[in-house]
Formats: sequence, structure tokens, C-alpha cells
Amino acid sequence: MSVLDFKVQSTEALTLRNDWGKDEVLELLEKPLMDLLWQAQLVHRKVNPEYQVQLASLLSVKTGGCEEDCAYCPQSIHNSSDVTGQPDFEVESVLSQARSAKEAGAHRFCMGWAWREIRDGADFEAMLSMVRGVRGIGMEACVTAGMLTDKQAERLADAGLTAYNHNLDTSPEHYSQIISTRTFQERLETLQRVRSAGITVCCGGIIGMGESIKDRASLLMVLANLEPQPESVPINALVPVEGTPLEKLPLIDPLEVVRMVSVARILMPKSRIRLSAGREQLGREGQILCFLAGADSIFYGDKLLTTGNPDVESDKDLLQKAGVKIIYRNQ
Ligand code: SAM
Ligand code: DTB
Ligand code: SF4
Repeated sequence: MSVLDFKVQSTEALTLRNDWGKDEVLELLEKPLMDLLWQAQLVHRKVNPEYQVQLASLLSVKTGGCEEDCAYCPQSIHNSSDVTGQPDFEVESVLSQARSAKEAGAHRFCMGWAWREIRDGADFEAMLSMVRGVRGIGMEACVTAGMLTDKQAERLADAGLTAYNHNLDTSPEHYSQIISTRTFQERLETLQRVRSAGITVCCGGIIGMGESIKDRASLLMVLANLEPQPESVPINALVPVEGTPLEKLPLIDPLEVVRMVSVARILMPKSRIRLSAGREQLGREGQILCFLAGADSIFYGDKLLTTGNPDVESDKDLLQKAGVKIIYRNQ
């Protein structure tokens, strides 16, 4: 069964398009909010009538000391944030954290490495063991670890990896303001390798990094025009971290996140739209609007990779108040 099958219940009338134009997407992003919410809901209700939400837990297996210069990231050696290199987690410790996450209700376990790219050797072998272990526990397994080769993607697929996360982060036009050590094209090539190996693609971006609305339209357009579209699309709001070049940027207006989620849902009806970093800034009502508009996953657990996330108790309360249904592992 494909990871998408469980939620696509009535999609006959939904046509997936891979030919979106930037102006069309911009027009959607700029619609009066009520009209945009209505249009997003028409799609969302069709693909997810019960408002099912997947809980995913994140673990930073390898933290800090990354050679890339991503302006938002506290883990880059080019930035002077508090995050410093820490010993990597061992396989058993990762699997015990995955088990706890499953017991707490998580359906997917996402593991991060602060690497520019995967290198062969003991660390990669450990990653493969972690993937096998997480799948053995009965959870979806996602890895985010930078660029990879075809062979590495194939080995991850053989280990049972469900998804590989590699974000485009921002529009091709704004990209050079944010990262200089890796090109937008290299990101697209990494995504292609993941796809060719038969692993599902998790790819999204960040808003609130000084980009224009046109940049947001451009990012969404590139994502939606990937063929096939990514199965999973994380929408992150920048968490401005001290010591990064973006530390002084103002927090994004929650309604901007609602707009991004709505348009992502309209353009990519069958994809899982993940309300990712920055949820603490959104407030309860902002998050509920995002569920209404099409978000169908959150990161669950007190920590993202290095920054905070709402605590489990407040998330349980949020999900209950929103009246959404949590996806359990056997569904
Ligand atoms: N090194 C790998 C990579 O870049 O693909 C994996 C880890 S990286 C931290 C995963 C993603 O986290 C980034 O692509 C970015 O979208 C997101 N991220 C990192 N720092 C963030 C921040 N301060 N605010 C919002 N999102 C952030
Ligand atoms: C994604 O798009 N967001 C998550 C996940 N994929 C790996 C990571 C968010 C990280 C936020 C900053 C931090 O905690 O270091
Ligand atoms: Fe490294 Fe990933 Fe952070 Fe960029 S986002 S500095 S690649 S850990």
C-alpha cells in the first residue's frame, strides 16, 4: 500500500497539476483570506474528511558542526549560535527514543544529521541500522542528512526508509541570500536521487526569512511542479536563533503561515502538509486555522532538532480542542 492510500478516499474530482504558473500561485496567496480558506477546505475535506493528523517525532542524531552556511541554521559552523558539536547518538539510544515516541502516539520517526552530505563509513552503517530498527518498531522512518549518492539512496531504500527530507527552503530567486555553499540545482538533484531509489520525498521550505510574497509563490510553484509531487511538504516558520544572520528578523504573522498551508493544500492535494518549525509562535487559533486549511501533520515532542516545540500536553489539548483525529500506527 502506498503511504498516500490511507487518506485518499474520494479524489476522483481532483486533478493533480504539474504546470502551475507563478502568477496563478501568487493570485492564490493574495486572495481574500476567507476565499482562500474556503478553496483550501474544499480540497482538504475531499482528501481528508476526518481531519486526520499524523504525529511525527524528531531526533537530532548528529548535532552541530555543519559545513554549510544556511543563514537560518544554528547548526552551521559559519554561525555563532550556542549549538556546539555533541557526541552522536548510538543506534540503541535512537531506537529507545523511537519506542518512547511511538508509545507517546507518534506514527513517524524523523532523524536528522547536521551534514552537508552523507559519507560512507561507520556513521552511514549506523544510520542504516537505525532505519531498519525504526521500521522494525512499526513506525515510518524519515532521514534528513543532506546530499547523497545514488548508491546511498538505494541502500537507504533497501533498509526500508519511508521518506528522505531535503528542503528547497526558499525560492530559486531568494536562495542566494540564504545559502552559498550548496546550489538550488544540487537540491533538486538530491531529490531526484531519492525519488529514483523509490523513497518518498519530503520537501518544503521556510517562510519569514525576508522573502517576498512572490518568492513564496515561486517556492510553492517549484514544489507543486515536481513530478510526482512530494508526498510530504513541511512548512516551517523561521525560528530566529541568536548567533545566526537571521536572528533579528521579526516573527512571521501567523496568518501568513495559514496562507502558505492553504495554497500548499490547493496545489498539492494528496501531499501531507506538515506544520513544522515555528508552531510556538503561531498560537492555538493560528494552528487550528492551519488544520482547517489543510495541515495534516505536526512534529510532536518537546524539541525539534535544536529548538523548542510545544510540549506534548499542550499539543494533546490542542488536537482535542481542534477535534482532529490522530493517525495511529495500524491505520
Ligand atoms: N543538514 C540537513 C539538511 O540541511 O537537509 C538536515 C537537517 S536541516 C536542520 C533540516 C531543515 O530544518 C532545513 O532544511 C530547514 O528547512 C529547517 N530549519 C533549520 N533551522 C531552522 C530554523 N531556524 N527555523 C526554521 N526551520 C529551520
Ligand atoms: C523540516 O522541514 N523541519 C524540521 C524537519 N524538517 C527536519 C526541522 C526543523 C528544525 C528547526 C530548527 C531546529 O530545531 O534546529
Ligand atoms: Fe547544515 Fe542542514 Fe543546518 Fe544547512 S540546514 S547548516 S545543511 S544542518
